[in-house]
Amino acid sequence: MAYKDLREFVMRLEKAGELKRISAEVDPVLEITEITQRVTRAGGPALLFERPKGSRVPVLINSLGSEKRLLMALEVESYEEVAERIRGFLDMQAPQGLLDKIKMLPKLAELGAFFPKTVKSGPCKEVIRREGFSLAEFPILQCWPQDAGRFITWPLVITRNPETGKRNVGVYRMQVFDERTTAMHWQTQKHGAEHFRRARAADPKGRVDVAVAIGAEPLTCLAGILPIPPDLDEMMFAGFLRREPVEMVRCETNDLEVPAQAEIVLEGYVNLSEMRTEGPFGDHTGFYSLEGEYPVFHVTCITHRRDPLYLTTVVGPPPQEDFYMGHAVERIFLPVMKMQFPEIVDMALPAEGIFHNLMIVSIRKSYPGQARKIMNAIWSLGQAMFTKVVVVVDHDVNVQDFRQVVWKTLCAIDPERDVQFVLGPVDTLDHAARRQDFGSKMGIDATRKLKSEGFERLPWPDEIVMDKATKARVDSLWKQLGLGKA
Ligand SMILES: Cc1cc2nc3c(=O)[nH]c(=O)nc-3n(C[C@H](O)[C@H](O)[C@H](O)COP(=O)(O)O)c2cc1C
Ligand SMILES: [Mn+2]
Repeated sequence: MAYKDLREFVMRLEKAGELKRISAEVDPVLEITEITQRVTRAGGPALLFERPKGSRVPVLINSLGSEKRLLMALEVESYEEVAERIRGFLDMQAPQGLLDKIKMLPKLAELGAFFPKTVKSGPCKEVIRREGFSLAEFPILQCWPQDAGRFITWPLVITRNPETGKRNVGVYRMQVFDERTTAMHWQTQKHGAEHFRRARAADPKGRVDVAVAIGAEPLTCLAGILPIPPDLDEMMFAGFLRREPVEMVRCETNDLEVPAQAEIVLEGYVNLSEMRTEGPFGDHTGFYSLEGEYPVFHVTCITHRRDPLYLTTVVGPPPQEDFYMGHAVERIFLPVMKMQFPEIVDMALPAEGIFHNLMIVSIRKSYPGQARKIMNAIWSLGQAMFTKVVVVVDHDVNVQDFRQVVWKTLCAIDPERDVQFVLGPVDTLDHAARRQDFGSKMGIDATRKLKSEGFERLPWPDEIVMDKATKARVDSLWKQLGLGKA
């Protein structure tokens, strides 16, 4: 049974010793960040701050800040189980005969069962406030000293594609400007920004409806960061992960729908002709992202539970909570990548590479230029397009062992020959790029070179490994040698 809501997950975390309540008064301005940093660095639990200064709403943070808690959220023993389910659906070929069609039915029925379900009402409507509300009532964090103010860091921002009517849910941080307005930091290439541009093209003076849910059952919250194709509903994917549909309820002041069991919902709109300076903000990169011009979100109504929880997270120098979330997403989507590019064996996004700076991919190479083909594939694959450095290694390199990757990569390259540069879209947060959103990327072909790639100095040398017979002899001698355990 999937978690019904955030508080059920909190209870489960607490029972498992994965959550600590903090009853001392703590300031959401900087102090919660500093406490969370120390706890995260020590591999500590989720934190529930019961008395944030200036608010009656408790703060939940670090709820998905470890692999253990992510596995609890997904209700699996390992990410492989989720990957396996995805593989199951991807393996569905176009049915040939009647028998094949019949075989596919249960799977298709299962897929249908994950579509979000519209319900009449839900706990997020326990309190409905069209007037007299203020964002200042909520314990919204100022995360870092040079941040421009308080930022909502884990909002599920819901919009509809003005042309297709399809829903999008994305996590885009929101800087609080005043009691009823915030920034809307959807970056250029993200789906929310595309909805905004399309609506503006149709009616430059109009507005788009936006709803924001804060705090929901953990997989609904995780779904907001999933790098899935446009027009694919993140709530459907959340349903797939939960194995139960997400219940959605209509907003009070617009036609959007929000998760019915959300803790807090902000309803409102974005003016298509209004931009305002957002930032700086201490970001995923470990550096402040600079000021930029972003749309403004106007809150017209707030609905929430009688005793809402405020879900948040802090980004900053890696690793932070977002690393664990990103890692889960990487493991879950690996089979999709492998399906499209069967030569891929494994991949790794080391924490220090903050998702977009470094991807290490191992491939089973069988023809000339294949490593470069994979680089180009990655640069054209959804949000992997942002990857600044792609390192392609052979299938026998363990990409999860970064020391091994450095060793074998450096041994395998002739830099001038094996490094490739391309130009294209880069992450908005990349402060080193020549321009915002546009810059260069580098691929390193660290695979064994083939004769057909012009490598004439064959053979490529073997890696040094002791032979089995000697190992076995030494094993049997070992005790006698008096060298202790080895
Ligand atoms: C904590 C956190 C904060 C994020 N903040 C932003 C943000 O401010 N702007 C943005 O464009 N993406 C942000 N992201 C990444 C997006 O949520 C992610 O790229 C997602 O796939 C976007 O959804 P979309 O593909 O539907 O646009 C954030 C991710 C996390 C985990
Ligand atoms: Mn999307």
